[in-house]
Amino acid sequence: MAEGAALRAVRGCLAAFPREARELGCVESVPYLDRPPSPLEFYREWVSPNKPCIIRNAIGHWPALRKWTLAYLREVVGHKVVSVAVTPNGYADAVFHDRFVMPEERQMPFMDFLDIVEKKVTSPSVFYVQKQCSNLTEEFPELICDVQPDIPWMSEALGKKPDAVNFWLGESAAVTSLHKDHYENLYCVISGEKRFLLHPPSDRPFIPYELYQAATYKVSEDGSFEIVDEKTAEKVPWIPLDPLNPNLERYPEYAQAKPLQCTVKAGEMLYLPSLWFHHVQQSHGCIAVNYWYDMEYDLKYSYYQLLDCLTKAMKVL
Ligand SMILES: O=C(O)CCC(=O)C(=O)O
Repeated sequence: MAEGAALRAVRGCLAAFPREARELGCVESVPYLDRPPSPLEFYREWVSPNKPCIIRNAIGHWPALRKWTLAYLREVVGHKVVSVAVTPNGYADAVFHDRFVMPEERQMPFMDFLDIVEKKVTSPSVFYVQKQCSNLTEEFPELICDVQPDIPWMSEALGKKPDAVNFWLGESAAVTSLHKDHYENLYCVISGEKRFLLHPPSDRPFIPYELYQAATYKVSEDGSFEIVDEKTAEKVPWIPLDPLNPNLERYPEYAQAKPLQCTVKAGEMLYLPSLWFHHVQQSHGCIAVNYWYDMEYDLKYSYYQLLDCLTKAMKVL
């Protein structure tokens, strides 16, 4: 086969792959389970096939569900200095113009942050407690006893403990841009709600990535935001597209991708499988805790890497 014909064949396979994968396993909406599964059932029905679901009645016994009001958090951890992501537009870790821009990570008393969430103090910036890297255990250890250090049936299903347990609390303007990671993610909403827009890993051929100079927001003396380049950092591959308002002229392939959308309410837990693309919004003052279990770097991972490499190669040819 001539080289041109071979390339066309590969391009055709990549364009057909997302639909074929969807026909095999994907659903129109995220299914609900009305009780926590057994470890074997969870592994067999959800982790192994890499399918999301929302689990009800899995965290109803957590004291956090009745205790964690903003007033309670103020009383227990209000005096602590914690890390808060501050941005001008609500987008931490996202593409802005020709940069991948990270938030200013401000150290501030948690009660000052709560003043902003409760609108006792106004600020033109957007604030989000979203440090990840196990900020629940690292920065809010007083709260762990109101949830659990791990999810026992998940730890048993995977044969490991979570790498990180994260605490999330922020303003409604705080949005997490479309991205994917290598965690089996159990996302538990304690109060308010989170809205997820999801794409399976098989949609990769339709999802644009570009390489960006890394930069960080810095608030200047007059309160305006500067964007300061991280000179030594390597370029960051990130998704420039806003799935809520996609620029289809620039990224026409995305028109063929089919997002799944779901809302996770207080008391519910989303299983967000590894390598799924996700974009996240929230109600104002929503409180959530999630558990990141590292994925198995198995054949599924290798197949995804192959899909990723082929998609990138076709873009440059
Ligand atoms: O809740 C959020 O804003 C983002 C969560 C997320 O992206 C993650 O856990 O990987």
